[in-house]
Amino acid sequence: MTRQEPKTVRREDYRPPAYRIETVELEFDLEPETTRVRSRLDLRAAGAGSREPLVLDGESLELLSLSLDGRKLGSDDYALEDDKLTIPAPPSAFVLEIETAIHPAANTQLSGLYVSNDVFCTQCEAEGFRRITYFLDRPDVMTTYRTTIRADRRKYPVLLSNGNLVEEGELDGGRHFAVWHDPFPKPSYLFALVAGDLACNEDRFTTRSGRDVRLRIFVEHGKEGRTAYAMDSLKRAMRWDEERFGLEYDLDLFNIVAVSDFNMGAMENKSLNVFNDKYILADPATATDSDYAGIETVVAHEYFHNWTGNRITCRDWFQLSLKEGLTVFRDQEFSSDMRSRPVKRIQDVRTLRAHQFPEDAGPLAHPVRPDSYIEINNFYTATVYEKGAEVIGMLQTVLGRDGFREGMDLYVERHDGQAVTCDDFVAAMADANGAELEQFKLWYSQAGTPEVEVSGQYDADAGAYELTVAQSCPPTPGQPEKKPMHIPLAVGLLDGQGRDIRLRPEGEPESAVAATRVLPVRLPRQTFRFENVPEPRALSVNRGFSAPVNVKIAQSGAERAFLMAHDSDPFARWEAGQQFATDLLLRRVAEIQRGGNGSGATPFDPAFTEAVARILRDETLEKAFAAEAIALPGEDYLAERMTVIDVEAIHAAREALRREVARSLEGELMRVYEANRGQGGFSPDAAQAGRRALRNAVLAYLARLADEPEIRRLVIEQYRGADNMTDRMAALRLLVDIDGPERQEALDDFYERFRDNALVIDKWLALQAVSSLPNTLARVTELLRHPAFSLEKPNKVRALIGSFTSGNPLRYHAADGSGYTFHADRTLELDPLNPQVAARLLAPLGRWRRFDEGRQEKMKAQLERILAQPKLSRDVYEIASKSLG
Ligand code: 7MF
Ligand code: ZN
Repeated sequence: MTRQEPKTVRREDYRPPAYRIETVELEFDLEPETTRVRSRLDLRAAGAGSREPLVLDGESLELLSLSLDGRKLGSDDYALEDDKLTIPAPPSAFVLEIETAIHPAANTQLSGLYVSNDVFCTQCEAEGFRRITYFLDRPDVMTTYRTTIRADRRKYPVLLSNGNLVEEGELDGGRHFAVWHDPFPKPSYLFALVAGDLACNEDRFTTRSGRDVRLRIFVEHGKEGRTAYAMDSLKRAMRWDEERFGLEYDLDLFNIVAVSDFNMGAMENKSLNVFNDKYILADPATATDSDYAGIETVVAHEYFHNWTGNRITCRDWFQLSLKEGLTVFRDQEFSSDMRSRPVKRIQDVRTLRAHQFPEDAGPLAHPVRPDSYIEINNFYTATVYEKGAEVIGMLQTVLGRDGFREGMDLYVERHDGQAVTCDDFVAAMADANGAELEQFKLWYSQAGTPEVEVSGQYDADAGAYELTVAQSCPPTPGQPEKKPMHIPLAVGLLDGQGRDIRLRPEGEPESAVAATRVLPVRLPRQTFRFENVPEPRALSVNRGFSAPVNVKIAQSGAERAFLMAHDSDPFARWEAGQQFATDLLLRRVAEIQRGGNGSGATPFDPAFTEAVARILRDETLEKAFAAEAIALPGEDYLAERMTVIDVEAIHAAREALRREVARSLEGELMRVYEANRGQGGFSPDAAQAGRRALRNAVLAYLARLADEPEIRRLVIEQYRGADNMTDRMAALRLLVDIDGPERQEALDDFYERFRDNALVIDKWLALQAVSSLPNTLARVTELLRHPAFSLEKPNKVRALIGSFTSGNPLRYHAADGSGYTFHADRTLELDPLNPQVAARLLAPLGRWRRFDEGRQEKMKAQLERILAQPKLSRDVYEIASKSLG
């Protein structure tokens, strides 16, 4: 907790550290109430010139003793403040020994060293190490760690830290110890320690060059049977990184620990990854297909950090996307190779549009490489991660896969063992390819989602097609004017039969002809001309979502239906359907707002229903793709497309179109539902998951006819008869929106079946929080007092509170403001316990500018109420104050 006006940290103020740490030795005497930490730092002044004071970071520490080169320091020899320890004039090389006391069991922030279900564990990224001991807690201070852990042998038989185990043994009083040494220099944010009574799943992996690596996944006893998929994912990720990037694992040991209380998804600590157990544990009865996919992605992500993050790390936290954007890109590529590439791309774009686009259009918009922050934990954002990954993906599009690989090789060769910047990464890409990327670098410094307006014109006499592209980028906080960006825009033209027209740009040789052309859009307005073109039927823009932009293009429903049916690029086929549906839905929203209740409204264009029917009948399509292609755009995406958001009209319009499609295609939908029943024997593989996805997407349509008893029966039967969590959850998701006795029966049944499995109970909480029924807030409020809920467990908070505030726009934005009051109440309760999680949930309140006046006032009033709280954390203060603007 800090004062009301915390300091802003600026990127331009970066200075290299005044001291280096040659080595560090740590000793932990673990006790839940009070743990003693001894640290021995071998320090050296970095510059040759005038001596500077040594300023160590520290937070919530009790200093027990301090000595320099063996001499005990008195309180006159140093200055102790809230967040730092200063030694005014130390020698140029010296040894500092520090003894501190910390209180792991009382650490509800889950940053630094804390206890979760009787397991000691650490979370040090970004600035948690300073909550363990005084240190130069910044990523450009890299050193080697030797860590001794002492603890009660019976309660904590497993003692882990980074690197190699060098010694272990017995101590007096029922205690034991272990000594770990990590040979690779690392910043403090990658330090980890775990101690507890844990079970383990052990396996091996032989690297390409023959290193035999011992792999272990540690979990609470009784959960080891649910670690098989995570282990398999890890081995596949290790192999994939060797094949795709030539990157091998570098130690003989790789440990993963899964804990139930964790602020985020997982953490890439060197050779000791720590996970939220939600991203490790899975079996068919308790995990959905998307849980399996999440495990595969997150296990790979953390493993990939070993090179992109650990061996090569960030110079300062403004460079966070250097490791995160790149590692998300790598995990996305991995998952694309494991499953369906187009389906993965569609899902990634859905998330980008649901989280990053709104962030980029709101009061918290910031560049991929931010210029300032108050609390760094608030900058682990969709922009840094997901837009950052899009920027890396565009580099690969511009340079080609081989050129990108050359760039990666040079990046690793140049910077292994260093703490570097986003500019260093781009320089390696440019140098390896002889490419010019200066304009491209604006993607790192300019916030906001560019808008690209496209229009095409065919000159029949000349047989030429002209494409005019205009780009602009809306103003964002601190950036009123934007420069034109380098946008790689993939386009194609379809002929009357739906085939690609081969395109050759004016002035380029015949060898440059291709079906898809990536246009190097660089000017505010630019025309591209193609010669020898037969008359096109439709234009396909931003194929594969080659750039994270909003495309504006005038296209008729007929053109969109044509692209939906024929585009050779599967992403563009999906996108055509989304834009077609969006046009219809936004038109209906406008009609509802003009006074109609929708029932007397103009009927929806039947061409859309026909297009859905065509997808349902097309046996050549991947089932997972078909499921995506028939799913309507989400309420959040539609909201983003409105000037003044009307959550009720959006919900009503979307329900109406779903009902319309369901009514017209009931027979067809039933046929597909029956044809995709399970075939006995569950597997989480992409093929089976695809069948389930399509069948459940179809059921979601059919459920709109729930006034028919046989449809209600269908949903209930799926709930009861399911042999896997995907089907059971899908049915329950539909039932929570249907008022009637079946609803509560199913929810009670689900609770009783899974009451001993915390991760499944999270699903139970989340489903109730996203229900569209009018009493949802009352139910959510009741659930706060349910024994399954706890404000001290981030997974519970996200499941119940987070699902309501960011997954239920209809009820969260209730006109009476009750959702906002609820949100502010929970924020103020949670902030003293866990400010990181409280701040991360706050974004929806900041979107007030996009709503009608009545809601605006109510949302602002709650933000003001939060800010009036005298003991606010920096985390919540930053989000709330920036949200008010
Ligand atoms: C896949 O990035 C994608 C993103 C920081 C914590 C994990 O490895 C991480 C950590 C946050 C938000 C998202 C992710 C992570 C964190 C994440 C995980 C898997 N360095 Br905060
Ligand atoms: Zn990461």
